[in-house]
Amino acid sequence: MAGLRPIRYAAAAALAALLVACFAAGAWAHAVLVRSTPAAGGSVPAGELAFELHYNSRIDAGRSRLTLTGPGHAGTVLPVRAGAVPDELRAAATLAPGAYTLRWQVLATDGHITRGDVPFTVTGP
Ligand SMILES: [Cu+2]
Repeated sequence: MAGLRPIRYAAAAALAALLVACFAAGAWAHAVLVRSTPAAGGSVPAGELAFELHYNSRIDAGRSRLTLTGPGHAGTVLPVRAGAVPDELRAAATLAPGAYTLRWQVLATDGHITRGDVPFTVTGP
């Protein structure tokens, strides 16, 4: 009878270790946009613009999509580049003045897709 107790403790410890490992890996996290360049509602000068999107978890850049909608309401799919770190996406475009929206759709490593918009303004010279 006394022999059962250590086994139960070992099972509980193993379960606890597994839970900690899952949470540490961020396996539960959908990707949420933490900050971006340009910032939502921000403005940037016309010309070449480097987009940077930072998320709260790792992103599969190859299965993520960035679409830029400009003043003419035409959407352009931007080539997505992986960032310097796994929770970042990058893209670049040359923009004329006007109101734009960057629509992002990303695949997080937990297999869930999230979407959002970053509206911003490009100002003239
Ligand atoms: Cu998720």
